[in-house]
Amino acid sequence: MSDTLFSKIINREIPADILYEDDQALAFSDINPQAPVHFLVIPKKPIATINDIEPEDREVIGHLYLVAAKLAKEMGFAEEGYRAVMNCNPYGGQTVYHIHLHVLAGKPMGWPPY
Ligand code: IU
Repeated sequence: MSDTLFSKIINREIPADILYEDDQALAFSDINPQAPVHFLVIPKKPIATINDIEPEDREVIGHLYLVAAKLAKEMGFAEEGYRAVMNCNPYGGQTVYHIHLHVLAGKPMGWPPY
């Protein structure tokens, strides 16, 4: 797949407010926050969409949720609650084709999302 800006963030070619990093994942603040807390957790492996997840990606996809929950606890909003969501393709609202888990917190979230 072609590179996205998220590969440049991983490679430190463009700046981002990085909250967490390990060998598999990176978390950084969203540049256009939709809630008082809004960050993205991404795999370092550039998977384009949910549809492109392969069986061997199971561990890293689960890991994204572990990172989200770890940061939620550390940042103090785990108990209050939050939204962790991945958009897929145009109808899902995806604009960057490197999968990312949105983590939104700090206010009650509406449902359904339209
Ligand atoms: P989406 O689910 O693909 O629509 O989400 C993309 C998100 O990536 C969106 O919330 C952007 O504000 C965010 N983002 C970013 O944080 N930094 C960037 O350099 C770019 C997009 I490009």
